[in-house]
Amino acid sequence: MSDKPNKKDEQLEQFRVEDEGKKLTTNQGLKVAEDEFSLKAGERGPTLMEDFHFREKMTHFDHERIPERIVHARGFAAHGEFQVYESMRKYTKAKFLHDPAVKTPVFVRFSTVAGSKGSAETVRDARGFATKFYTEEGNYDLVGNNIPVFFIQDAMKFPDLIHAVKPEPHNEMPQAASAHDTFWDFVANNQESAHMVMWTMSDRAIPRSFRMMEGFGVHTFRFVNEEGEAFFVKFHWKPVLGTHSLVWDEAQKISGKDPDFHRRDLWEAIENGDYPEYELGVQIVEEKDEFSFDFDILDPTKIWPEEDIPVKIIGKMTLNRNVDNVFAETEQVAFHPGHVVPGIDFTNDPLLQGRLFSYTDTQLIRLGGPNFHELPINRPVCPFHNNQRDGYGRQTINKGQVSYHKNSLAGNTPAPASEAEGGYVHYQEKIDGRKIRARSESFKDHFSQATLFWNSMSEPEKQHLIEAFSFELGKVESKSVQRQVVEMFANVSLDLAKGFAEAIGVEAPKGGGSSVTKSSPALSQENTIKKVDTRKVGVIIDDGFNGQDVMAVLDRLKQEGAKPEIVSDRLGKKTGSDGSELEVDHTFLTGESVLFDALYLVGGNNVDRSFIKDALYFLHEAYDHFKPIGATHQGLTWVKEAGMENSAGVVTAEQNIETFTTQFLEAIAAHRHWARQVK
Ligand code: HDD
Repeated sequence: MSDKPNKKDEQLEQFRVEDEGKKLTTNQGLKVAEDEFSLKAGERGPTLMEDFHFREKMTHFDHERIPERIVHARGFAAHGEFQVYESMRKYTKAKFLHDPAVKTPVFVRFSTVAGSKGSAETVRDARGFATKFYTEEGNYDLVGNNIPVFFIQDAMKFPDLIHAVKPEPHNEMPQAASAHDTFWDFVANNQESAHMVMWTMSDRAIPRSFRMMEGFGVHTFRFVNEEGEAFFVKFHWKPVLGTHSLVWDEAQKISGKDPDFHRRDLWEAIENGDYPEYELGVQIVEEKDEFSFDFDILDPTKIWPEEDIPVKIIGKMTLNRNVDNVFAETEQVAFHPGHVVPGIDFTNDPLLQGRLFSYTDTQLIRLGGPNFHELPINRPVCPFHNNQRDGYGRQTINKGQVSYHKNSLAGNTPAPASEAEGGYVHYQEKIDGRKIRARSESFKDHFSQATLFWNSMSEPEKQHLIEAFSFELGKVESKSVQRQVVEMFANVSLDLAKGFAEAIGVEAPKGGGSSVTKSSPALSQENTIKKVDTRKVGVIIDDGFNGQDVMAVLDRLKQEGAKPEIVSDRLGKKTGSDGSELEVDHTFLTGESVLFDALYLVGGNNVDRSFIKDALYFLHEAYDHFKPIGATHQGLTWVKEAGMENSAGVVTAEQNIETFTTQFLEAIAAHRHWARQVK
């Protein structure tokens, strides 16, 4: 928990309630004498209508649920702060981007998109990355995803997209998965989705952690400075730990072993003081260059390649406090891309324009009326005054006779602020056009950047893409849909389309192929930051382990930021040859190799067969998931017997424990070892 409260924290503090140690009361504050038995006419008689306590308790319970979000229902959030590195005044008048000394409180909610509120977290899906900045000029929401493009170009198609990806209506299957007929039918018949589908079939869609994924504002927004000059801008969040992913088999197993994997990871990191950090980056294009690119900068299915338009890093966000109550904060937070501050404005991206309607509309049903801005998590930290009144759940007590503008009785207040006083003035873009339902010609290239993405992938990443398509389309029942998708992705890459066509038993595409040869190295996760920090290492150990060596390894791992956790056949203590003791964190029943980033096999001096069987299961699974494996002492013999000792990312120590530890740390930082051949 962050020790220094910020303005948002102080505001929330007024609403926090400590129930522990208090007397039980009704909502009216009446102390109750009994809370187990309803009031009855006789001990064996019927419950009485006058039992106000029973009625209140039951009525509240009956109304505890609200509709889950139509998309992004499964989410988890944390509080933090944002600080800009240098003033961005040249580009924007947004005050929270001016002063490096100012810390702006933030609340960030991460989410999956398709699954319902109780679904597993490691499913293949885009992730939401929504940030609410509580600035002195009002709330600014950057409602993004971990993928920089979107499936569709016009918000008009959003209900169709979501109907297609959600469980099919006739049998409500499958949950939290795009591997079904209607999604792929939508894809094949709405080919603007090609680029985003490449991302959702890539490793990006199975992140290792919310702490290890990028975030993107997706749309092109506008910065407007004090002189009224505007710039096109795209927003990026870059995780300080780098961008890392799971492998698909592992992700599916985690869905069963720990459906809360991502929230647990975030929660624990914050509780441990390993605060997740993300740098904010911007790509800026001057107005005069609006038409200088071979794509339309308003098209949300396009990225701005970082090599062409560099990402300028302008600040850092640190998440340093878990919520106190998930419903009150995470569930009731209401984001909206239309929550902007002076200096940040919209463009005519037709997807963004539609979003500007949808978000308030959805809160009205979800949060039950127009006063959701008054919920503690949604309140700005600056004052808010207007003539809006009444509605369900109104909390402010607006005094006075007047609730209209213009007026004379209250001196015509609350009064609009001039631009100099901080009043929001929309950027005066000149628009000249006819009313028309159409797609711009400049939005019609659906495949070039999908190919750019493919070209930018490393060989293992390409292989994962082929496997992802093979899995997803392998679950599709309609041969026709499968064939349509193969034909569609032949436009992206013949290698890709042929690769999965074969796996799903569809004839290889005859035509197709792409002439795009460009690539963008920034898109490959091979080129991301690689660090040991917070990596979980499962240490398989039994009584009689070599205390001196093992303690030295564990100390060093901890010093370098790794998190070793002891796995053994039972909970309690395990004692080393020199009397050193280790507390067991997980048994073979409760801990699984899929829940660790790396494995350190040690064993003991009198290990039984069932222990060996369990240890080998861990070893083989971690190996098949390309994870770093370190082995010393008895662990070494297990690795040798499995024929793994010379494989990539398998580090063994015959003698020198220090060299072993150094090499093991390097292997952990590398995250996965793709050169390893699965036997
Ligand atoms: Fe959306 C929620 C991100 C397109 C309509 N969206 C929602 C959330 C995120 C995004 C992160 C969850 C916020 C939270 O944690 O509470 N959405 C995106 C991105 C998009 C996008 C990055 C494309 C660039 N969304 C989009 C369109 C529409 C919507 C085109 C409709 C026209 N989105 C919604 C919504 C949700 C939502 C129905 C559901 C719950 C909510 O708003 O508060 O209004």
